[in-house]
Amino acid sequence: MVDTPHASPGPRTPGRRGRSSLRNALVVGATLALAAAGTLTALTGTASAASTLGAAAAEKGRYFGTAIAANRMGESDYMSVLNREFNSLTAENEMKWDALEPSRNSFNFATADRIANHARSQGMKLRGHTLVWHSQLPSWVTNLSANDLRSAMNNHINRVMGQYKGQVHSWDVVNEAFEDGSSGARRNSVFQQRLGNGYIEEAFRTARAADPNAKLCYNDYNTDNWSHAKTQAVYNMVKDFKSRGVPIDCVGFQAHFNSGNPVPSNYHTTLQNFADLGVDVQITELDIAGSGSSQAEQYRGITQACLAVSRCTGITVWGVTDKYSWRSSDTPLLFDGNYNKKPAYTAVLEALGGSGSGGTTGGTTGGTTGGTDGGTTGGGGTASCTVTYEQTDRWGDRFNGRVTVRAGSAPISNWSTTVTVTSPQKISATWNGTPSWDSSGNVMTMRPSGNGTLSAGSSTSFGFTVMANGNWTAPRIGSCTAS
Ligand code: 9MR
Repeated sequence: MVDTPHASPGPRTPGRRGRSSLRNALVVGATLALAAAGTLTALTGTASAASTLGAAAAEKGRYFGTAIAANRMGESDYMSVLNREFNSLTAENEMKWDALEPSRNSFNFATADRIANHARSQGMKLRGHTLVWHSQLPSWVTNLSANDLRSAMNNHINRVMGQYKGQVHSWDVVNEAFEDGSSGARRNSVFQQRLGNGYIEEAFRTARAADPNAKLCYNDYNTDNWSHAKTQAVYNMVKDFKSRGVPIDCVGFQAHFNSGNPVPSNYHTTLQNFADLGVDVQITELDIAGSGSSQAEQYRGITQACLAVSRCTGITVWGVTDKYSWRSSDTPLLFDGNYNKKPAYTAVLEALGGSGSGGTTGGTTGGTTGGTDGGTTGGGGTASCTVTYEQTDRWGDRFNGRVTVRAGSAPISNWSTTVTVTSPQKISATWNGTPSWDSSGNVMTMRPSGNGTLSAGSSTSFGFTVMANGNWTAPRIGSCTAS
């Protein structure tokens, strides 16, 4: 399968953020020097690991964000952790309907603007949360007739998206529109009651016109377990939207976990199945009740699941510190009430390839689909795998490629494939794999970094940067060998 070409928002342009881009530039520079000396095999050992969540995620072509509360912006500890660790912000409450349009057609953007301006000043991305939601909805909305509600909804979308046009990378256009439990029904909100099923579609169409460059997401909770009715209901809606050309670009998985709603073992399957519909997936409000290593391992699993899905473009945790969490007594976040890093923090950073584990460089996000000679090779028994290639980024002197390795109908424990570039091209960086090189330096054999196990049908990706040196030919990807 080749991912649909898609211009994902991603922290992908060198120079976008000061510290990490400078470090990336140094790493690329160092690896180029090695390449010139013919010692490219040392490549992955040359990069120092990223030491913050945002930098580590950026090296994986993702963002790592947090919800922010405007009334905490005066607290220096809060702001220093926020600025150090995160590269995407979501307003926890300040962009909701009741905050922005407390009375009809009277908009108050001042507080939300402070958050948007902070994101811009720090070179951070901004997620928009949320346009159409049954909660935190002012009472004037709930009293409208059907026609008035329709025009109020569209007006709200237009005004709010207009205010942040060009700043918000992804908007939660509709939030929590399905019931919990086994019914799979639409939530019986005022929008549903007055406007019927069509309101969701109408909201997305209005949103597309209001800011054609923003990613349009449907966002919900309890949609993590693939076998749950609510997950299936949302999936069917997205599938229907894609088949009819209703504009939707992404699905947000809030990911509020606790003992009653634990991280499901099929989480990766859920993300991949949605991604396979041709939408990005984002983890939008992550928090996990608990403490210590149990909490840490669940955070690690979520992070790994996102990294294993090439269209999982970023993770947002729902707050900086346990102290200000919406469910503080569950201590669900990465920093404790004194802003100390918790084991969960370390687990996420490690899973992202940050300090404590091997360093990588580069970034991947959607882009041009490239060629592959792909193929399938059995490695014994029924083990098999396929490879697909896409170019994910291009700059004036280089491009990034991503190869997705997918197991066939049987589980595999190891895989390898080759990437051949055309001289004078040089591969200057790789991530998510263990490369080795032929004597020319043009043929890279890539094997898993660490455990190469893939369950039947599941996939993993590795990436690389090719210095074009004037030649923009797509690399040739060899067949995939599995065992
Ligand atoms: O974290 C938010 C909390 O401060 C508000 O009081 C609450 C009101 O509904 O909303 C919380 O955020 C919610 C988010 O907007 C949508 N998904 C569930 C979140 C947690 O309740």
